[in-house]
Amino acid sequence: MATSKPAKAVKQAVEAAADKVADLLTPDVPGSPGSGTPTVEEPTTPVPPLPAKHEQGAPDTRTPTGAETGAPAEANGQQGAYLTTAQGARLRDTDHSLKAGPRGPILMQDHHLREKITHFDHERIPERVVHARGAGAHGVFTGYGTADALTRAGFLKKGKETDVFVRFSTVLGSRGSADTVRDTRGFATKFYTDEGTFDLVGNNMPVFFIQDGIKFPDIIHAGKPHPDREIPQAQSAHDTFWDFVSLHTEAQHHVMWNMSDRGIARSFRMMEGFGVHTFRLVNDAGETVLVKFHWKPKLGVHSLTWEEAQMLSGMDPDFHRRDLYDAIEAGAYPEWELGVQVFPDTPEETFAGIDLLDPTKIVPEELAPVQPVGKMVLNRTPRNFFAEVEQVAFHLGNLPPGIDVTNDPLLQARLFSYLDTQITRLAGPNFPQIPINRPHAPVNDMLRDGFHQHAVHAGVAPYRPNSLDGGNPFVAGDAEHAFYDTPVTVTQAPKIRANPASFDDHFSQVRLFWTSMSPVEQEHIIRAYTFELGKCYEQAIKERQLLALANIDPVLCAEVATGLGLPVPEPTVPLAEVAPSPALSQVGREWPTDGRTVGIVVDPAGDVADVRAIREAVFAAGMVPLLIAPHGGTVGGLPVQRTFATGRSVEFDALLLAGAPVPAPDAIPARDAKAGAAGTTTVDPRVVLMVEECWRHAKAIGAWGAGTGVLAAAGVAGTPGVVSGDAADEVFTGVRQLMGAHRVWERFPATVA
Ligand code: HDE
Repeated sequence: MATSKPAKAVKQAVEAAADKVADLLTPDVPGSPGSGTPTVEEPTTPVPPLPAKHEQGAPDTRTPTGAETGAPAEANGQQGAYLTTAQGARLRDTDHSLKAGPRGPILMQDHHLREKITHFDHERIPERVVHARGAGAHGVFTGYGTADALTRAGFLKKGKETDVFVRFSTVLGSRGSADTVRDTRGFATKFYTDEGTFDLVGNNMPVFFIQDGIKFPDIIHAGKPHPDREIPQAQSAHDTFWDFVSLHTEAQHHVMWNMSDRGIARSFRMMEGFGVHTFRLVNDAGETVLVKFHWKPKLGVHSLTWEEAQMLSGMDPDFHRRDLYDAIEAGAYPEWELGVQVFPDTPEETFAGIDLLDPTKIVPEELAPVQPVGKMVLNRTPRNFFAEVEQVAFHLGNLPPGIDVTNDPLLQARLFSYLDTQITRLAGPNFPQIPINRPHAPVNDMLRDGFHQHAVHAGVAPYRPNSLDGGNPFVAGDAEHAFYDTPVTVTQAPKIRANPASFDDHFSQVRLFWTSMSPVEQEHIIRAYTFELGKCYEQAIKERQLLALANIDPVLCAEVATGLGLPVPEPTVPLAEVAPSPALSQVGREWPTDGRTVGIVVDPAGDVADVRAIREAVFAAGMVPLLIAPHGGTVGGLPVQRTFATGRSVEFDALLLAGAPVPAPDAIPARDAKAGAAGTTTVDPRVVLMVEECWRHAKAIGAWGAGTGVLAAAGVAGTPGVVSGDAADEVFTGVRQLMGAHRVWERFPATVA
């Protein structure tokens, strides 16, 4: 087929640009796949395995029983320059099976073929029943020492540093589902403390759908795809989910968090984390308090817009994973403070009338402030996703001395589930010996044998008492930092399948959350309920959910009912009198912009001197600039990361226009459907579309020089959050300031009362 005209023009432009060597490559944008620079020709000289990328970390090189080996992290990986079998025998050929002649059948004796295929056949393990889709990173936790009076836990002591591994996740989707779906996010942290591993397995929402763990299979079966057609994937917008939550109104609080902007996080780095349950801390003197754990992100809590989330599900299903890894690679290390809300450990286990054992309730921060106890920085990406992120196994029973559980019936069920699930998922009881799960504290248990036993235990007496192994192992006391089971008094009561009466209030805190939202956040909540229920098939389910909304707020109920075209029901319980909690709102403050992405539209025919300076300024501000041009390669010696065809507004937090490029040769709908979107002929229509999308997603937009022409073409000049001028640096400063508020909130005034 003859080369078409647009292709020719693009080719010429690319060739012209490629002549100029990119001379501004430090710092570089993150995302290079490996640590080496590949050659076009296939390499022919053996070299040892290349080192990992600079930002990557690996599990500590510990023995299966937690001892330091002193080996470098590379010891975990492959060795030598030559391909071998799994037994280390070097191989001559891995491309041809051993056959009876070139055209003959394959021989049974081909041990290499059998080993290669057999191992491949067994590469997959069962994905997690819930939280299958996730991403993880290594980091370090530093204690502040502020919790010393509350707990004996050593990792919280002042200045104490402890290695951590964090796994973020969605709940409902399968392992390959999109990151940006509307869902709760998991936030699970493994602290490798000197006194044994501590797992804080939390979510980005402080409440849960159910009050008793026995219902967990029910809520999850309702949320997962329908069992007949196995649709929809990774979504709550379907009949079985809303059927369950409308019949089971204790779920309404968590549902509203999901329908709020918290359900569509902008980034893992911008999420709060919550332990959800109430835990018990115990200090050196044996005194106890009840606490709720909170992670507070340095960058604030921010969300996508619903349209962005939907577009990203197609454009970049790995958006959150990429954001986390790119930020760490770029040195914008994600950071959180760990804090606790502290409550007296009274027999009632309530605070300000709120039942602390009910996981559908929060304690507003205005009533019990979050007190910081330490800081976590994530500074290394995994070296091997499967070995680390897939095989990490969390368990609520992994507790160090000084932290203990309560009788929250959800927490109690979880104490059973996490250990149990790993036995299927990680094929046996020895999963704590997998490198990512190895404790950093010495292990001296009496657990023996089982599938995949990696430890070579010495001694003949894995039982107590014994005399044959000199009595080892001995039990420890307080002086040796033994785990402390708090001697909580269990009140005499009949054995019964029932909840305390205080668990019956299903609506007051949902109303508290709703009334704490700013008007724009309330608009988003209305839109989310309307969308989700609009996707349900059965009218009865929608009507039933409207009944629940009527008990939460009349305006919310009426707005959603209008969208669904259904009558507004009357409430069945009196509306609760609640004091809003401003801490729940995400809007109205200024936050750092570390690791944000700034798209810069460049015009190869224009002046790129400013672009070079602005690119440097974006890097200097701790953010990542992505150049967007009509073609790949370089423009003015600067590397291009996105073309008008490959780039999309949703990848950027803000957009800068350094020029008004004329339509590129591929700006025809036959080549790129986006080119048909805008009716301009002077500016490339994909650039205009990018501006329109950024505008309706309330993002900051800046333009200087010829770039201001695009604002006019898109009809957004002079509107809120659009900065224009002659000096590129001043425009960037203005845009950066706007980015601190995350979005240009005033662009879309809310209409809810
Ligand atoms: Fe989980 N949950 N869960 N969960 N959960 C799992 O454990 C379970 C609950 C949470 O990144 C499973 O290893 C029950 C609340 C996170 O590996 C499983 C109940 C909260 C993760 C399980 C709950 C969570 C899980 C699946 C009700 C927030 C991902 C694979 C009693 C506080 C951890 C696995 C990771 C994973 C059971 C409720 C958070 C099946 C029975 C509440 C972040 O064991």
